[in-house]
Amino acid sequence: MQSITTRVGIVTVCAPATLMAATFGYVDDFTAVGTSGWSGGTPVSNPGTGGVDGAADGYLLLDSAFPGNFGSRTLDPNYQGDWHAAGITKVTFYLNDVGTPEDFEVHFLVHFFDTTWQYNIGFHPPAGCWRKFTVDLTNVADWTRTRGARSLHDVLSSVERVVIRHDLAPYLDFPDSIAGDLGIDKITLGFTPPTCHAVWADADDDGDVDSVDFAMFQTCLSSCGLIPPTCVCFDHNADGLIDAADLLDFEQCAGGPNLPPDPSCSP
Ligand SMILES: [Ca+2]
Ligand SMILES: [Ca+2]
Ligand SMILES: [Ca+2]
Ligand SMILES: [Ca+2]
Repeated sequence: MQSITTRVGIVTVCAPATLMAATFGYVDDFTAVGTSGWSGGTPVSNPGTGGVDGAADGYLLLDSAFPGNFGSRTLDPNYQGDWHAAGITKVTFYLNDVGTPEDFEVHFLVHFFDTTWQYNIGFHPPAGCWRKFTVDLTNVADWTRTRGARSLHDVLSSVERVVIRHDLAPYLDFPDSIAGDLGIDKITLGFTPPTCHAVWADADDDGDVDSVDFAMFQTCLSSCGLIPPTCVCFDHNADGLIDAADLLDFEQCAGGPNLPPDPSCSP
């Protein structure tokens, strides 16, 4: 807020709120009691157990028995500010369709002042287990402005609110209704690519992609759950699963014992 002296005296001008700096690498993990600043919309709580990291880890539970707008928002200062300056080009989080399975389509939104942008790609949480999803902030074609007139670039320069909600296309200001229960956890601002081997499928780093590497790949196969650091490079398409799609990529790399990987093997 600033004051301007005019002929009629002091006029107070309401400018958009002064924002604190968003933090690259900030992880909202709901390890502490409470909902870490998430509120509004669907009733939220933190069960304190059953999060991505297991029995001792909490998560954000959205739970409504009645159909309505389904989602939550945060005004936490760790989310607010200039995401470009902070180097935040991706956001990742885990979802779990806890309790009764619903047909959720979960979207991520950023808001500043009078403008809201919604990520077009809807996430479908698996029933009863956690899966990691990634929001890419770099391609405006992946986004729909649901309110206001500011550009996505401008909103990401001054984020003041983040929303995660259920919605179905077309994406408008008011989302579709649903009832149910949904878990959100480990919301991470910014993305640091894992350090993988020179050839990503060469898990033992011995210069080939053979049965030894495949045995390691098999131990990492997963349809949901936390991807451990030793497995993260096997999620080659970065969709939060290590499955048949990654296996196809793996097979393109395979050359056999002591044989160099296929040169066409995708990096
Ligand atoms: Ca957690
Ligand atoms: Ca549910
Ligand atoms: Ca190898
Ligand atoms: Ca994958």
